[in-house]
Amino acid sequence: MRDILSNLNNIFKFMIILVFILWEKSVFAYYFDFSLGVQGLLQNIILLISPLGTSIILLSFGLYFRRSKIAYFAMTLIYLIESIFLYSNVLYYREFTNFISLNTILSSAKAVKSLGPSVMNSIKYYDFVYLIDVLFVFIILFIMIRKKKLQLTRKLNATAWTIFGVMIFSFNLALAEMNRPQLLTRMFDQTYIVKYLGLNTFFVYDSIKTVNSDRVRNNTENTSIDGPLKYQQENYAKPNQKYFGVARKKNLIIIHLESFQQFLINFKVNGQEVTPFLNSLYSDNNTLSYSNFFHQVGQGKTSDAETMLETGLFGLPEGSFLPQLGPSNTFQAAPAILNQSEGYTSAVFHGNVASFYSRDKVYPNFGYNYFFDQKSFNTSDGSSVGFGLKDKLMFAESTKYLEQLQQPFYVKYITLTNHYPFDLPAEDNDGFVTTQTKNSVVNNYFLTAHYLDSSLKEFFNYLKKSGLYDKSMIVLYGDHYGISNDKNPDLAPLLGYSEDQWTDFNNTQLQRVPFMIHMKGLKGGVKDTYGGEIDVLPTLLHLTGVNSKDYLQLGEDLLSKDHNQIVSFRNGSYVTPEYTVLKKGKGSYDVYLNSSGEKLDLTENKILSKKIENWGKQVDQRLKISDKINNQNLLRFYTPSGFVPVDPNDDKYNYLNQMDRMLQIRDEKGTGSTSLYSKNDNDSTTNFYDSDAPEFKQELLVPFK
Ligand code: GP9
Ligand code: MN
Repeated sequence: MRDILSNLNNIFKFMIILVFILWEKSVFAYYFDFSLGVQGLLQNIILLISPLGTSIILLSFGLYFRRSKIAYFAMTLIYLIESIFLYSNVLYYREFTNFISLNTILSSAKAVKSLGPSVMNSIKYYDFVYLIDVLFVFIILFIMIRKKKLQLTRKLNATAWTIFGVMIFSFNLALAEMNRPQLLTRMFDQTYIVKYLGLNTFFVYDSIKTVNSDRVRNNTENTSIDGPLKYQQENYAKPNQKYFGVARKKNLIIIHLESFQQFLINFKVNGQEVTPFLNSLYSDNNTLSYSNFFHQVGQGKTSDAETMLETGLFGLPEGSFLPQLGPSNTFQAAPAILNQSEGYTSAVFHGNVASFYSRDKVYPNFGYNYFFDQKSFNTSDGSSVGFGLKDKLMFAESTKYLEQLQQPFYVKYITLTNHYPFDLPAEDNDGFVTTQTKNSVVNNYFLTAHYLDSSLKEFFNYLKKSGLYDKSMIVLYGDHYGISNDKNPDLAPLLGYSEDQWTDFNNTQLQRVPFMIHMKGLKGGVKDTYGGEIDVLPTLLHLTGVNSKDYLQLGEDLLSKDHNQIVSFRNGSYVTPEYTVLKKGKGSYDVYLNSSGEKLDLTENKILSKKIENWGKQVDQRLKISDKINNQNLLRFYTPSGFVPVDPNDDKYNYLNQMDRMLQIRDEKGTGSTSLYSKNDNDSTTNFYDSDAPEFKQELLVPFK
């Protein structure tokens, strides 16, 4: 003991002990309490480094005090705050699978919930690991005070320590960006920021974002909504009477086809169709299929596609809308609109964790009643690939929840297996032989697309057998490209182009994704109307008999005679039925003729160049209005007539104990229950599900049937 104390005479040594304790506790929490999904050596190294930089920076602040007692106390206080912060996060995470943010602290409702009695239940026996050291530090401090041993040595100055901390932090950041490019710009998942940069950095980063967006909002007047509202009224495309309400009260099943591009439709590899099921659906008489439908996502990719689908507004010019503004913005989104106008119950099924893109925080704001993420499904070794559960397993097991939803329902399946780098375990391949290009990403893409197709076929079979098919409208769309522009030249030969012929025009044309609306009795056909993801929401609302007129949505019903065929991309480029127009700078464009791919020289053609410029202005205006609505959270100033704002804290949007909640509703409704289960004489329909997934065959998974 004497040895320890004599060593601690030196405040730097005291600081090192505190750094070590904080580091050891953080690492313990990162590995044992938080599911951060650390994989591989580099990620483990990054994780081990991540708590160090910020702890050193923070504790070094204590060294700036000249009086030794104050310096020791300041340092101990910082250490104490850090310890409380860490342990509070552990408790909060156990309850919410997420981290404490500035908003959590500020919004009293959540704070009360999180610090309430439920927290007591989350305390675990090994939690002494987080607390015991505090006692130890205080005893040391106490003894040192008694023995008057507190002294300040000034061998190294405080600044040097702070700089040292900053250096470690910078090294950490560099490693993180190396392993996960665009970590901070795209903001995939808050978990990623903790995993790569530690809890402190997450909190500071998240707080800066919150403060910034709050500042923009606070400087906004409620009249700012007038411009966008005027724009909406002027650009509103009225419904096509032939289609308005044809799907009234039908279940709406949305299938988000991850990374799925239109060129896959009817595409053959080695004489074999890659997606035979989707091909048959595409040309089915009961399917409205769109051959000129484009994705319109920016950096936010899936997040942007979801934003457009649910809110009718674009993603942001940079980053991902859902995690950035989704948790705090006001919405009049699809689930809430359909619920309030036609009594729909809503749910999302997805094989990734709930925190990704902050879906767990955004979906309540959209008005989603249920969110079945990874933890709602059985998993076994190998049942996940890439970001999460394999599609076949997700679709199959989802039926135990689906059959309990009150009808009509609005559900969204976000598929996952067809995601970069398109790894498919060998046992999931049914013998499909893919291409042999020099690019393995391209070759793999066909394998996972084929797998996705087969999982859809299984799901449709179930829908038919269970009877849901007759009562539903099924909508499928590709969210964005799977093969990025830099890899397109390797794909080119398969599409009949030579690598060196491939241009930006071709890249743009390849941004087509499928959009299909399928319903028994629907007057279908392959439509060549130009449109994109922004147009989906008004189209679907009109089909279900809800007029989109009063809603601030920036797309236009694809079936409307007033539909505008200029498809804007997030960067201000656009396509029309005749031209592909790529923005090169403010007011400057490269223009290609769609029919030939020829690049046009417009110096002599004043009329066309004026047109191009005007269309460009329209595109810019539309994007600007979207950004204004989103960044300034303008929908809080506008409530469409008859719409009741969503209260995300309502138990209707609480994703804990979802099965119990569904069963309770079923029991309460008694004979009035409209769930498939109730309609099936209170019997499960999951046994109608047939899947060739190896996990079910070999009974590697607990059966869901
Ligand atoms: C993650 C999934 C993929 O949950 O939706 O997102 P992406 O990488 O395509 O944006
Ligand atoms: Mn995606």
